[in-house]
Amino acid sequence: ADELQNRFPSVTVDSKFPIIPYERLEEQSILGRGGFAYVMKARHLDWRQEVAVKCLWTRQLEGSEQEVMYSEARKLNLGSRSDHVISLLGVCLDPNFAIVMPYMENGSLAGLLRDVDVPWALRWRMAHEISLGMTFLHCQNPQILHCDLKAENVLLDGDFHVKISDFGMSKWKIKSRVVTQTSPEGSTITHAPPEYFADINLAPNPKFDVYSFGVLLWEMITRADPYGNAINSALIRLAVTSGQRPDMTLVPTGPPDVITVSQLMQTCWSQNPEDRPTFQDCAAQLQLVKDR
Ligand code: ACK
Repeated sequence: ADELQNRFPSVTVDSKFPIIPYERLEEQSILGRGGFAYVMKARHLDWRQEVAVKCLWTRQLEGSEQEVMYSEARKLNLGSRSDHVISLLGVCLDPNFAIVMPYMENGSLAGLLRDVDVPWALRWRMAHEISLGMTFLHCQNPQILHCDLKAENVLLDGDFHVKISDFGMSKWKIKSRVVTQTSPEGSTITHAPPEYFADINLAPNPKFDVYSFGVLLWEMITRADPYGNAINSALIRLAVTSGQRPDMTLVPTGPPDVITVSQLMQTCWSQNPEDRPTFQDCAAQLQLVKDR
């Protein structure tokens, strides 16, 4: 804890993370690159286990980036208590702060949908598991809002079970006050709800994630990119604000249960946040579909 506190003078260190010496990790390959971090596949030499390590590009952390990274680690630490949220194995402190998590053999749901025609029964099981993971996050006290739920941020283990990941945009919410200073500005535009475009200072709330889940269901049903033909983000904003949504003509009607799930999808992306269900409602409905 002292080592952590030295590393994060601007935040209150109140959690116990296992600290993993970086030299016990054997670097293997780069899995992905992001704004201020990249994800690397590595092997833990003592545990003989493959891990994924989220590392910062720069050694010197800005105050706000420090907070983002540290609070991501705290949320992942909680994730260990849900089957459907990625867990934290530990953190590295040197040479850079890094987050170590289990390696997910089947990569992201976005990658899977791109490469494989996933069976419908498996799609519904995944959708159900996502709603269970999101229920877990929204039921934490303080509540955790993901604010960047999309197929890319859903990881799949060796048996294609779901782990929600990437809490880089996520927020803690205490009553009506959102705790971290970061606004949802970095959230993915295709998955952000209309009320967010209308008021950029709007405190994120759970209905933000439910809207994103609607778009994610569309991604799972169509295997396409939402607004794939829009030329720029300003047009997407305008379209979503005026009530347009991803293309319904790409939703097939033949396969079993697509009609039921696409009705749920449409309530999730309702214009009025109050008309959107909770993740508990979604989980209950998807459980019925999954068990049919
Ligand atoms: O689709 P992907 O292969 O799965 O590309 C992205 C990339 O890193 C950027 O996020 C992959 N990734 C992230 N975390 C993990 C993890 N724990 N296990 C395996 N792959 C991961 C993700």
